[in-house]
Amino acid sequence: KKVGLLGIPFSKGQPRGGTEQGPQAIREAGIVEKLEQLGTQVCDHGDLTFDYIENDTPDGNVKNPRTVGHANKKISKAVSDIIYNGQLCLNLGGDHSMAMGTIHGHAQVEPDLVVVWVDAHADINTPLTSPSGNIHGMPLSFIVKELDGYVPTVKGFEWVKPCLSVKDLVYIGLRDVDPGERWIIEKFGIKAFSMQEVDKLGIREVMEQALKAIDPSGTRPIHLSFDVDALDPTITPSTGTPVHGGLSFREGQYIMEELANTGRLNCIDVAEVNPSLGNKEENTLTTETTLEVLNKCFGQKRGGGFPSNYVMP
Ligand code: DIR
Ligand code: MN
Ligand code: MN
Ligand code: MN
Repeated sequence: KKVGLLGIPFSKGQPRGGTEQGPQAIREAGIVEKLEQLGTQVCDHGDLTFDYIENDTPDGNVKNPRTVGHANKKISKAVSDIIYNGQLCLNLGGDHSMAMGTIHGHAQVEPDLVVVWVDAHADINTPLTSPSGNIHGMPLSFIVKELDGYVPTVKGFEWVKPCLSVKDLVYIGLRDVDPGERWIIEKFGIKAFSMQEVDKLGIREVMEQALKAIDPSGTRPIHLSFDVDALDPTITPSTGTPVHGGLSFREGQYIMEELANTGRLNCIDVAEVNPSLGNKEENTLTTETTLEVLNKCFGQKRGGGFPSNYVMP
């Protein structure tokens, strides 16, 4: 499948500048070349541009609501266009608020999609449970159907229609979950493999159970939303909310290998790479780790491989 690459240089879903440089940093690390080496055709749709709305005062607790709301409307449209054209949409963020738009856009074309959320955080605070007011900690609450009655109207988000059921969502890598988020996970029985479950079960069993939970028949389009802070901050240091005790390089690779094996990855977000938070060395480590893990989504094999037209010399 052809990959449609979309840059989402956006940072207003959280307070630190710099995630708007994520797409450029990942491009410069050689994402397009890597994918082409793997035999994947890449159609680069460039970077989206966003309007910054003046006097974007908080709506209740929610920061930059109009700017983030309008940006996500644009993101949703761009993603649905790419997926409508039959490409695997690869979204380079950008802070994780963008996933509201990417999943919404994906769902417009593939209403049967399931979501694998790989993150240290659950990003399912409602505007009322959020301790920070940062929308990158809330994207799922706006699109999850069962939370409709818990999410107040917020300026800039009038266009969002919930499009994802809790039973079609699974978490991997959690280790910093707020009380309201934990309540939601328990109340609705959302499948969540925190780092404790990763330790207890091992990543092999986690992936088997995760895929079985959301897609027992093995037929549904998969949306991977990958926050690089899911990985341990020793390997992805340049990110806004690092939490110790994260997924190892190998666990990250294994997750992506198993997702690639399904053959049904249809949309991938890479979020929260922030080159303004690290020195040169940390930034290089962050982007190289991200690429090396992401590669696996596109069939790169640790055990090696050769093209189908390979001729033994
Ligand atoms: C926290 C942090 N749960 C919040 N969330 C982050 O502000 O809602 N998400 N860092 O990626
Ligand atoms: Mn996170
Ligand atoms: Mn936190
Ligand atoms: Mn996140």
